[in-house]
Amino acid sequence: MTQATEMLQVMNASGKAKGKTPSGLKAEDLKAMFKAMLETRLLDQRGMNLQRQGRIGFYVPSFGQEASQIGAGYAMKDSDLLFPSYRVVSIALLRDVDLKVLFDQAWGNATDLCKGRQMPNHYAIKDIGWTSISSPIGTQISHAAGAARAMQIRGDKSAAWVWFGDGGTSSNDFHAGMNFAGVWKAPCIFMCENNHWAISVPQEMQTASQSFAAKAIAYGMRGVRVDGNDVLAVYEAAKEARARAEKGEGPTLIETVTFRMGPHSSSDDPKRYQDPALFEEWQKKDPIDRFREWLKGKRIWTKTWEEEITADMQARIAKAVEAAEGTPAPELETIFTDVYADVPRMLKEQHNELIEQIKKSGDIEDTSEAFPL
Ligand SMILES: Cc1ncc(C[n+]2csc(CCOP(=O)(O)OP(=O)(O)O)c2C)c(N)n1
Ligand SMILES: [Mg+2]
Repeated sequence: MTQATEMLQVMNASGKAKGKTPSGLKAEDLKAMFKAMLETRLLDQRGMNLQRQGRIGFYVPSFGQEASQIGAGYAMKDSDLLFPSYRVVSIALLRDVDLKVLFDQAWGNATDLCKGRQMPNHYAIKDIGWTSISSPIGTQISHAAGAARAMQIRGDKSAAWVWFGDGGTSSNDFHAGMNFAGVWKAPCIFMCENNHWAISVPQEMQTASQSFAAKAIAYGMRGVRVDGNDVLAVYEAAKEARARAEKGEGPTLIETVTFRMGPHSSSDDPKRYQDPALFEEWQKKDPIDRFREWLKGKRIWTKTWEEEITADMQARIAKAVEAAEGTPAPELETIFTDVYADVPRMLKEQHNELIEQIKKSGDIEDTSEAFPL
């Protein structure tokens, strides 16, 4: 079971070729992967800035994890269902999400798909096969295993992809989901992003196992450990896992070894618990810099091309931000909708009471400061 402990790599730490380029990838694919990684970085930078400017309440960046995510995203098929964590917005970009959908959610405005009811960054985007993100760590793991089993029963050739962190492997749902998918050989791909931290808890405090991938052995499934800052290695591992799922060979657990190069969220300050030397060490392995070097070696990258992608993405972000920020909050009455087909008497009474109160006071008390994120 060496794959579960050794680390698969296609490029070395400075972006020079180490293994073979995964077969089937053309220059356009390599460029699309780089573009998606860069766009993710730009989106995250803007999301964090908006939070620092006090314009949105909360943001979760994925700095440093772009290769770990895009490599796998590129191996997905359109009909595959996604069970994301709060840190993989890159996959939504890969599925051509409308940026306004993301910013509407950040503002929780009237056009937000969830009408401002979800925690920021916890998107639910049915059109792109993106199931709702839940805050309790790991719950999406058992959801994905169940969905994969349903796909198997229906005989459709799709797969379920679930994303979680090193910390997520300590959840009950990790055991339930892995066990269930292992028993049924369900077409589920378990993406464990080992970014070294679960907020302030380091990975060595998370498990006594030799690796996170090694946990697959106990569930009778394949476990693969891959350099998560090497987009091509991640793609290789994910492509193989996807092919196995389709052939009925069962689930795969992929551990991508990467590093969280930013705070856990906009509410966190890693300087309080992280040795700066560790950050500096990983900064040298920045997945975008590494892939750029590799593309340069293949004569695929140019400075002008990167500048064009940057300018285009920044303009698209600016447009979406302006539209989302300018959209009013959801109508107050929406707090009574979407739960019951026939609204019960008690709720109707509460609704009428609220309307009366607003009429009397002209407004309602602002309690938004009562829940700092
Ligand atoms: C059941 C549960 N326990 C604790 C938390 C608080 N919490 C939020 S994120 C997080 C860390 C998760 O770390 P990891 O799974 O490694 O993912 P990462 O944030 O590193 O991507 C914790 C403990 C939670 N949301 N749910
Ligand atoms: Mg983590």
